[in-house]
Amino acid sequence: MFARSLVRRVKIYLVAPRNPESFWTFDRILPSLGKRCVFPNLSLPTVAALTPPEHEVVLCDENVEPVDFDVDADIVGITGYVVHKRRILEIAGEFRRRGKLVVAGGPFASLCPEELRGRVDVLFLDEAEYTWPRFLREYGTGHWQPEYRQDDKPSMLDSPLPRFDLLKVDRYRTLTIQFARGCPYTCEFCDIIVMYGRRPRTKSVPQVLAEVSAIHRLGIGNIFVVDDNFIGNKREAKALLAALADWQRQRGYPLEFMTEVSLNVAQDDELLALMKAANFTTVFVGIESPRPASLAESGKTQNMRGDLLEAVHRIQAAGIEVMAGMIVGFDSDDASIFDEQFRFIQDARIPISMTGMLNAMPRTPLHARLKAAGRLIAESVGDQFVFTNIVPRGMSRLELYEGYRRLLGRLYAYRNYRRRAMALMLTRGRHLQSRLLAERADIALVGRILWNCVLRASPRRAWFTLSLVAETALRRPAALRDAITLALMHKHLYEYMRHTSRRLETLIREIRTPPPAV
Ligand code: B12
Ligand code: SF4
Repeated sequence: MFARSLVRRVKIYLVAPRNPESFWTFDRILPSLGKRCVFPNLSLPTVAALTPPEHEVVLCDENVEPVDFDVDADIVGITGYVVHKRRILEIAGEFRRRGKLVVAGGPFASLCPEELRGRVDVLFLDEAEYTWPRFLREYGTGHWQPEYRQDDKPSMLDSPLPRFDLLKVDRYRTLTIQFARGCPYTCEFCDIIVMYGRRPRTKSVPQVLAEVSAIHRLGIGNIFVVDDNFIGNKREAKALLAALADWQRQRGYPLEFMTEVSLNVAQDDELLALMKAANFTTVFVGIESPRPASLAESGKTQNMRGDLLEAVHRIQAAGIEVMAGMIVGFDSDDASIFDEQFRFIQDARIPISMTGMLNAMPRTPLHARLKAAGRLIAESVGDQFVFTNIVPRGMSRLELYEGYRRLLGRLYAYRNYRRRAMALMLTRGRHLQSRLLAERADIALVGRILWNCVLRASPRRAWFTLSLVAETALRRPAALRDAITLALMHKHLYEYMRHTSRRLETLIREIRTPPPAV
């Protein structure tokens, strides 16, 4: 009792920097969604939950509110990815000028600590379940370290229920939870296994159910399970899915889940059935390439065990939409890869494919190999859509950028996207819940979509939206909700791709006519 009263109350301000526009930020449709941001960054509510209750924590996600540089805080903590580098440094600099103690953690700090040393006061490398509470204890004594590194991976059983209550939840479309960290595979380009390890570590079923219930109580209906690979440990994943299916059944299926999985999910009927039963409606899968030599070269052997198209179609037949991660620029890719990728994505009926150029992230085996071969021209900017830091082998840099720019243009052209979307909706297995206009909020949403994608849109956009919805209504009315969602997503993806294409054109011009040597 006496010792407790001696503990100084520390005021902590945790900041997630503004996202630069990317494939996933969906900036261009946020007004239609009536939201400021699609997903909150889970690291902030997690670090807040790791903070002993005697301290005060305020969260600031710059994507939904401005940073308060005059905040009354003892410690300012910043999170972020490589894409946030510039903004992290700006925010850190501004707070340090104001005399605050600035600490940083998250994927950028973990992967590129040298870029932050000297620019923040305390650095957290890797997961912070044990190091953040330790720092706060040491801060209380006045003797803390400039750097905290977590070498042994923490048990997920020690990861607390994130403080979702500190988020401005109504400003997001979807909330995020995490069941597992780590992935058992060894893809050469992957920084996930560098940061989170190869042994999948999972939370317990009661932990996850408590998180799901907390989000449900906040009135949110969509949850993204942000695992590196949700099925890294299949046994644990199945146990969780069975419990989630019960939870959903008892409450009338109030939640829709999406997550990230490896393609071998398609080989396990029980797993697919359980995912469907728990109402997982979308999975993101790193397929990377239809070319076996490119998969073999990058160690993506788990994608070489059967027919790729068949695997994708099996997942879709279970009622689950597949979003894909695809990569061009492997050593085995020559200039014909762009057509091959295009045909595959069309045939696979994958409307949303995050197709990017191969990048070598720091500390990955790919980075080491290409560095040794003198084939790295810079460090990665963290966004595979706009730049690659590697010198390709099977084609020139010019061919890579030009072929890639054309591929993006083809993929998101109205006609091609429409074909994929329609093919998916006509063949996808039934959802567990294909509710249309289930709530009053859905009606308002449809009204906003109508306004932004039809009434106030170009004739082409209006026709695209109306014809996709009308054809679905005629041929598969149960998929009407998917049609509206896919039409809306196309607006962001199409506009983002045109913007990206212009950025790529500038790079292409620079490669064609390099600036004169001085
Ligand atoms: C969910 C997710 C997304 C979601 C949601 C993003 C969001 N708003 O959070 C979406 C789909 C939008 C997304 C998009 C992108 N993502 Co993403 N994403 C993830 C994923 C799968 C999970 C992130 C997460 O929530 N983790 C859970 C939290 C709890 O873990 P954590 O952040 O590591 O936090 C722990 C520690 O790091 C530490 N910590 C974190 N912050 C802080 C701060 C302080 C002060 C302290 C003390 C400690 C601390 O404490 C936590 C507990 O241990 C990761 C993979 C991964 N495992 O990290 C990729 C990942 C972060 N994404 C990545 C990338 C490249 C992107 C995109 C650029 C892709 C693209 N080209 O469009 C975009 C960028 C979008 C943007 N501008 O925000 C990369 C980042 C690479 C890097 N090293 O920077 C990752 C690592 C995946 C990868 N290897 O490709 N992403
Ligand atoms: S399957 Fe995905 S997360 Fe796992 S090692 Fe490969 S790229 Fe990384």
